[in-house]
Amino acid sequence: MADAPTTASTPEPVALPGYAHVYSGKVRDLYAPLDPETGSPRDDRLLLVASDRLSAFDFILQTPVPDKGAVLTQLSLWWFEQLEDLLPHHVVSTDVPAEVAGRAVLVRRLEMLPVECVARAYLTGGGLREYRTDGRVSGLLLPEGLVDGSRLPEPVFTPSTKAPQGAHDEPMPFEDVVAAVGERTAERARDLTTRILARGNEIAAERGILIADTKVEFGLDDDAPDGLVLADEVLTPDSSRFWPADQWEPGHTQPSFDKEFVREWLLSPASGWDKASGEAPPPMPADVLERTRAKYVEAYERLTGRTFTG
Ligand code: PZK
Repeated sequence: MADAPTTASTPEPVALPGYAHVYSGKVRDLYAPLDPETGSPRDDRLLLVASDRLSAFDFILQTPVPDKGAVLTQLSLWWFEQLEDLLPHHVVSTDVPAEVAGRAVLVRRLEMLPVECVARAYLTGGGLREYRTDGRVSGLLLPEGLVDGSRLPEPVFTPSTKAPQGAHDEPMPFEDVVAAVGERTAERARDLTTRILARGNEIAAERGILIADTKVEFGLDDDAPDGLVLADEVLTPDSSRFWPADQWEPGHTQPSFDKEFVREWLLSPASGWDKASGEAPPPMPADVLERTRAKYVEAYERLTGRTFTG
C-alpha cells in the first residue's frame, strides 16, 4: 500500500506563463496575472484554477477525475448568473490560458470576509452533532425529533472559522462574526448565505438534487449595493453536499451525489485500503473513475439543462 503511485497525480500547480502562482488549496490553485509592463503580479486580479483533483475521507486521491475542474467551473459560472439578482459576483473574464481553458476564471481581487459563510437546509455532519448535544445549531433552537438528513424548517446560517490548511473549520458563534466584520455586514452575510441556499434548492429540487448545505465566500466592495460580492465557487459539489432527491430518507447518512462510488469502493475490501491506517488510498480503478466523472457531468447537466461539452 506504500508502493509508488501507479497512476500519475495531476501535475499541479502548472506553470502558467504570464501568471505567478500564489497559493494552492486541496483541489484548486490561485495565480496572480503579471503586469506586462512591469512584470510584477497585479494586485487587482486573481486567476482561480479548478483542478481535477478529488478529495475523499480527507485525502487527495492520486487519480485525477477528467473534466472535474471544468465541470465545477462551468457550474459555478451558471450559478453566478442565476444569483445575479441577489448580489454581484467577482468574475471578470473566462478568457484564460489554454492550459486551463474551461476550468479557470479571472476574478476581481477583493478583501475577503474572514468567515466561512455556511448555510444548512438539511441536518447532517457538524450541524447534526451540535443539535444532538444541545438541540441547537449555531445557537439557533431547532424543533425536537430531527434526525440525520431531516429538512430544516428554513435554511440556517452556521458560520465557521477559516481554519489553516489541513485543519478543520470550527463553528463560529454569530456574535463572533459580528465582532469580526460588524453587525451590518454580519447580518447581510447571513441573509445572503441563506437566500443563496434557498434559491439553489428551489432550482435543484426540480432537477432531482437536494443541496443539504453550502459554504460561500464573500468579498467586500464599496460599490456593491450590499457591500458584499459573491466570490470563490458557488453551489458546486465541492462547496456543498449534493444528495440524490429520489434516495432521500432521513434517519441515516444520505448517499453523496458525486462521491458515492468512490467512498463505497474505498470502504470495500476491493480497495485494500484501511481508513484507520492513515495511509494514502490506492489509485482508483477505471470503472470507479468513469462512474465518478459521470456523476459530476450529470450534476452539471441536470442543474443547468445544458450538455457538458468540455
Ligand atoms: C481568494 N481563496 C480561496 C480559491 C485557492 C484558494 N476574489 C478574490 N479575491 C481575493 N481572494 C480570493 C478571491 C476569490 N475567490 C479565494 N483565497 C483567496 C481559493 C481558489 C484556489 F487555492
